[in-house]
Amino acid sequence: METSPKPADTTSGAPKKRGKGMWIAVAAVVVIIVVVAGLYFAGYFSGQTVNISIVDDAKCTPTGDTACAFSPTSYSATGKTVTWKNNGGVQHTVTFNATTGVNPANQPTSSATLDVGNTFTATFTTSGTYHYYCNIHSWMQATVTIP
Ligand SMILES: [Cu+2]
Repeated sequence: METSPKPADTTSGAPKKRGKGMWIAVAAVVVIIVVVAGLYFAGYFSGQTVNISIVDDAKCTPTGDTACAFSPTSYSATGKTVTWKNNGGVQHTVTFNATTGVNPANQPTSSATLDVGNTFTATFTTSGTYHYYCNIHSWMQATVTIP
């Protein structure tokens, strides 16, 4: 009768402490995973280099607002992949113009509407100078040259 309550007390007390510590460890691991995933999707790791920044004044009015632009407007790539990032305050697109000197069949697929902070990566198959523009603000025009 004396021995049976004692082991019951120590075994019931010990798991409680381990349980709290385990939950703190799990919470810490979850926080670390969320932070690392956030950095990954924000492009902080080497796999996602932003080549061209899309900038604006958060208004893009009136038509022709020069604060809204691709930067740089002429970009010479070193490879066949280029990444844009919308660093502005309004939505933009990266829309390729099929009427340029490049065979329309070789034009990369244009972006969807890019929300603020979003990136778009195009892979080119053929060398040349590609013209593109923003489908929302048609005066935003630029070129990317693929070696
Ligand atoms: Cu735009």
